[in-house]
Amino acid sequence: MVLINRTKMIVAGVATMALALTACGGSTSSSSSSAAASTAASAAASTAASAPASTSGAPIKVGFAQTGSESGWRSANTESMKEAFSAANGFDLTFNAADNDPAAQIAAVRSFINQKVDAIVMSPIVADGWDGVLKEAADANIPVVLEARTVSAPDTLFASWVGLDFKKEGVTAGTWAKEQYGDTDTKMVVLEGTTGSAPANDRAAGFDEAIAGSKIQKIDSQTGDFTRDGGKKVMEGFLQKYGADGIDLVFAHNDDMALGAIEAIEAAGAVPGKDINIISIDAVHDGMAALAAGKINYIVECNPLLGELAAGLVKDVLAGNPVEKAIFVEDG
Ligand code: GYE
Repeated sequence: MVLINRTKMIVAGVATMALALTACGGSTSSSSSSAAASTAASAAASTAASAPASTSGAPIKVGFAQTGSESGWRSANTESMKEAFSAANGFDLTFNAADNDPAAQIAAVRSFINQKVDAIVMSPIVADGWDGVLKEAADANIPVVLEARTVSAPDTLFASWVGLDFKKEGVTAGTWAKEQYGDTDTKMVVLEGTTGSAPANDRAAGFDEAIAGSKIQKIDSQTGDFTRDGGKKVMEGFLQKYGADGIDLVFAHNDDMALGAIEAIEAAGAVPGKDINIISIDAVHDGMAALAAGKINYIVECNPLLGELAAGLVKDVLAGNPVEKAIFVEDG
């Protein structure tokens, strides 16, 4: 996908790391995470603060089509979105989680169009297949803001996108892998995210690019759908096929799949982080705990706190303010 007019929104690295960790930390995190998210939002070129809630003073009707609840990252993201699109902030939010089913997500967006919401926000499960319903939204004059995942449809069909640089996350993970393991023969298996999703596509591409020319050999790669269960099942299959001795390294496209892999590796009598090394992406609470325990060797952060930025974009778009097509939030 070609994103034009790329603007990189730089959030101070330390602040970003702190907010991601607090955000993923669970129940006590909401006040600190929203404060941190506000910091992030105020660093953006355009924010909600200046735009009126709506010209009539009525709440802004927003339909948010979330992927589902596949991961710890997603829980933190949903919390951030619900906080930002609150009644107190001038919104009337209809939330839909599609349980990782692309057809159900398209149906949810279509129902938002029928309900004549003021704006649609979505985190597209997969990148392809959106042209039709995005055209329907455009015909109905309902702006669409994408968050966290991108689509392959032309960027004239949506107002803006806010998210992370998934390719760069893959490159960061792959560069570390190459430095650590690239000089010796290393047999690697990959736990892919949801097939056809932007983060799975781009993380794979970035990682492969970074390890090119090293002695890391990808012996197998399968989707675990970004879930802990999926990661566990796929890893069990790999262990059966290659044996624990036949696998040196796991690259998991997110922490949840790495956590599932840890369970499978331990059940097979091997030591995760030692017999089989693990690299993942997200830095959710449980992932960081596994990193601290030495069961995961390296994690690349992926910031889930996109709510304030997404809400600011919606207000700007509805107020007719110019917005960037793509806003990249910096990972740590
Ligand atoms: O990394 C993964 C989640 O779209 C960036 O989706 C997000 C990814 C995240 O399920 O854990």
